[in-house]
Amino acid sequence: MTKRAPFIVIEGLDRSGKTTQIETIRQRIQNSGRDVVCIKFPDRATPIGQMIDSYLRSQSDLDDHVVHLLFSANRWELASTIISYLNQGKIVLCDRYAFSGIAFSVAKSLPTEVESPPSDLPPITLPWARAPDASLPAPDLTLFLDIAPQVARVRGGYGEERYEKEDLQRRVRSVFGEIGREMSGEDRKWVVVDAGLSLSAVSQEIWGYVEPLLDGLDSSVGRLWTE
Ligand code: Z5A
Ligand code: MG
Repeated sequence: MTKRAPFIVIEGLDRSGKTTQIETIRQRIQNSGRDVVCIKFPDRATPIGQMIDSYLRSQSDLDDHVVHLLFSANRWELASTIISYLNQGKIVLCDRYAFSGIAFSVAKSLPTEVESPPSDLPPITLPWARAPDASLPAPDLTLFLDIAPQVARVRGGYGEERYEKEDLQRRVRSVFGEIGREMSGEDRKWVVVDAGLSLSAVSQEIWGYVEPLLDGLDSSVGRLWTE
């Protein structure tokens, strides 16, 4: 049986270096003579991605539950493409995935220092947030780039988009911590990388996790949160 390629996800807070590291890994994989494709969520090019883009740039307002489902739908738009790349032997590197979806949506429902107006709708919990992403293609490896928001902020400052605020990033980090505790197991499919180190130290550590997967896997593509 021919092997399929691995599905590798990079997660992390804003400015943790995800896009920079994806590019470095892409080059190293390409130099090793293998096929590699990079994807990124949100994919702002699709019709749903355009709605998300408008929301993130504060050009439209949507209820938190609605925007959560749009982010998930945006992943489902690409789900069969991801599986087909992997089965064709193309390594998929993915910049943010379902874990960002959960972390940001749950973080928005956590209590803040400034009291927010009461809502008629229930807060977003981890199980509620996970549900629409269940059965999506499961990553073979998720690298979580961990960085303190105050260190990330120094890297050129946060931008102007809706979520680019230090207080929210702190809450997002705590939810990512919870997701990490749930995901970490013997199988080493979720690993935490100290993204506060130098660019080369971070990429060296990442390569140590990526390289053993490059020759492909015998198993078929897994499904998120189905067990
Ligand atoms: N979101 C969501 O709510 N729900 C979902 O389901 C999904 C996403 C998928 C848009 O994301 C928002 O969507 C995001 C989460 C939410 N909101 N926030 N915040 P995006 O992907 O469009 O934006 P982003 O990836 O978070 O931001 P970013 O600025 O692209 O961050 P990055 O990719 O991690 O960082 P970078 O561009 O690689 O590096 C930033 C700078 O730091 C740059 O100048 C680098 O040269 C520098 N850098 C990187 N690494 C280092 C090291 N090691 N040392 C020193 N300097 C470094
Ligand atoms: Mg980025």
